[in-house]
Amino acid sequence: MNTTILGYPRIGARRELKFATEDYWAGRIDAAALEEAGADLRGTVWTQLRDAGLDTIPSNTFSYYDQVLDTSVLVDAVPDRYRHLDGLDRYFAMARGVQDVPALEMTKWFDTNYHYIVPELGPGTRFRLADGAGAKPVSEYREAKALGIETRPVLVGPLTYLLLAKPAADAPPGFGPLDLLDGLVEVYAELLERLSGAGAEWVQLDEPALVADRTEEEVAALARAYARLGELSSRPRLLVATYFGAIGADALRVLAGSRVEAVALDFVAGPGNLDVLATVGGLPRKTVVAGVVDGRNVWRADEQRAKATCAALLGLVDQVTVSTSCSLLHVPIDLDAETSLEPAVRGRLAFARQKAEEVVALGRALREDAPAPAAQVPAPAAGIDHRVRARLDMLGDARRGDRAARFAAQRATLKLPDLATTTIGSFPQTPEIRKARADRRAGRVSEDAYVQAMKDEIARVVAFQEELGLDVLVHGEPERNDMVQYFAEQLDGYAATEHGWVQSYGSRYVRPPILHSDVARPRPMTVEWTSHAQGLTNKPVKGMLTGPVTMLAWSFVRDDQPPAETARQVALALRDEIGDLESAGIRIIQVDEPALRELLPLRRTEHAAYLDWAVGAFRLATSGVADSTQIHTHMCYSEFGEIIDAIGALDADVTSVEAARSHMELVGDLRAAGYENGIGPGVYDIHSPRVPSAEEMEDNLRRALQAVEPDKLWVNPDCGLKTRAYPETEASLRNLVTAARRVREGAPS
Ligand code: THG
Ligand code: ZN
Repeated sequence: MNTTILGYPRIGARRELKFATEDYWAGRIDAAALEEAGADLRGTVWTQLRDAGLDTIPSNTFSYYDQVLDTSVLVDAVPDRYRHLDGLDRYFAMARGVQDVPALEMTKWFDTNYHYIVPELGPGTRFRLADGAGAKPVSEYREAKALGIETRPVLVGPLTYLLLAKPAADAPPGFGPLDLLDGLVEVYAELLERLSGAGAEWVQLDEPALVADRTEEEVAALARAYARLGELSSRPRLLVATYFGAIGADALRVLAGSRVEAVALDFVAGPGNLDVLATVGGLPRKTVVAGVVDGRNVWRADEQRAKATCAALLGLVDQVTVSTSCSLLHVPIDLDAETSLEPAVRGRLAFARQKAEEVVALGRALREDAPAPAAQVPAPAAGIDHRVRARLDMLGDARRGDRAARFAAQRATLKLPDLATTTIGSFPQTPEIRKARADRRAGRVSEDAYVQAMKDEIARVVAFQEELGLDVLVHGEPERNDMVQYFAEQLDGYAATEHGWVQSYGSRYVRPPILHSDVARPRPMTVEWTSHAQGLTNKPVKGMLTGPVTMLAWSFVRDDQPPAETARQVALALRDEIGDLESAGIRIIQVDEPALRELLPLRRTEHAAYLDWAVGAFRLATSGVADSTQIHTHMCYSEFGEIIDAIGALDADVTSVEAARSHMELVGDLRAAGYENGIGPGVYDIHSPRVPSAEEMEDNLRRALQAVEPDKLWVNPDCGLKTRAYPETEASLRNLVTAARRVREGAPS
């Protein structure tokens, strides 16, 4: 049986791509040096994959920033505001902006933590193959070939590309990117001909959009696009790749009736694919590229299950190729680079390099019908914590008491003014703070000296907030690296990697912790820092925690039990932490859930079940407190439309949300959806260093007051301040406090 993978990480085992691009941006290296670094990375990957023994190796999975942006440049979908630039400068301007030209928008790639650059298309967009014979997929194919390696160029498919695009700001109301399909498909036709001319035998067209709900019009567009590409006289064979779930039956029927030679299906995220295949009568005369090795998680493959899937497929299709479920872009590169993982955890893991080897071993085993070598050592099992399980069984469903009673009790104890002012939690992470944490990690300073440095910083941040006149203070989180990693490091059941970087966007990477066993909290995690801050002021200090859904979303999570159960274990640990904070005299506790929207399933039919466990976990974490203890939550990075009811169901006493850029409309939307608790619509955008005026924030507050009472309206920035510097933070917060005071005093606007 043949073997392949759908894509591979491009960042380099030592983050070479990050350092090269950042050096280029800073002017430390020139374009030629950056391109040389790119060529080195590509060559290393191709060689490694060939040596691993894969039958077919993907190319064009490299990108200096993002593969969707690459596609925009490839088909010349470049908005006019970037056309005065060219080459890499134009490319990076589209990704990051330059002086007066803002970047294109960035958003999440399906339900992953990877972000792509959103194409901006209008009726005036004229697609063309920008570099003709020198187009990136062609030149990378030739580059691999020159190394003696035959590859399968990977392209974002035309339908998915258009479905991920947004209309340009000046596009007329009736316009949709899909209107541009025929023109785009002609460019793909030209590209396929050029690839064929260069010698490419196969091309992979990624169409993950087919695993989400699709309209009839969209399925018809799919049919039109692939009918045209299929009829080309000189073209490579076509593999249409779907992943992140099960393909829709309508879409599979279209592909079955088309001339494409192969379809990739994800049997990890979409076990339903077997049923869909049976429903449409299989794919006679076609190859199925069977995604049986999980491309998005770090667990070793279950060999028996993978083999059973391939065996079941053989009855439904002409040929099976063993593969990963999706590109390996979403997992760390090499388990061998890790030196400090416990053996029982390591024995369960496979990173990108190991996954390529698993695919090869499975292919060999299926070909020879012999056991794959990996099968001889069974993976260890997850650690079980019976105490955690027993407590969760007893807890069942959890919810807080009557909201009016809570509101009254909190008003009585907290005695806050109308339009209470606060911040989201983090304060600027200065170079000194980062250095103190790095010194601690490297053992250059003692634990005592480190704790003292953090306490001094907290004292400084508390004094700063008192001087500004904020009503609810925070300790500023100097001790935290990342809002998920910080807690993962302190919880049982989690492991951290040293080199397990995964691209989040552009040159920014994350190192998701690995949730491998039952989660338990051996000791309080935040109480010392928060109590220290509370001891320095009479104003309430807000305790800051990361919610269970976000703890799962930004980690690699065990797949041997439903995520709902894992979320309840994390929630129980947080419930204990919240109880300890409350006992220590902390009267306001915020549980952040920025990733609530991110985990929303791609199919509408699965939304309710997800939101049910997500909301249940949050309530389990937060419902153990007295009526007088105020629970806050915070959400960002989201379009809230589809989760607006869930936000209400969380039943936090106060919800702060990113709203500065949507002009407070969210406040009315939340109220219209029946949300009756406190709301803190972000009154300014912290994602830029711009200092908003007090008048501008007053305006936002008056607008919000059309939908919410003054004693339910909170005044805060739209997110944490850790990426900002102190000068703009101080100026902005001064204006924020002024704006709240003026509106409270009823100053005329
Ligand atoms: N934490 C985690 N996941 C996230 C975010 C987060 N996913 C969504 C969003 N926030 C992604 N945003 C970022 C923003 C900045 C960085 C990464 C993801 C970043 N990374 C550093 C870098 O690449 O240089 C490394 C940071 C580190 O040392 O840990 O700046 O907030 N989990
Ligand atoms: Zn935020």
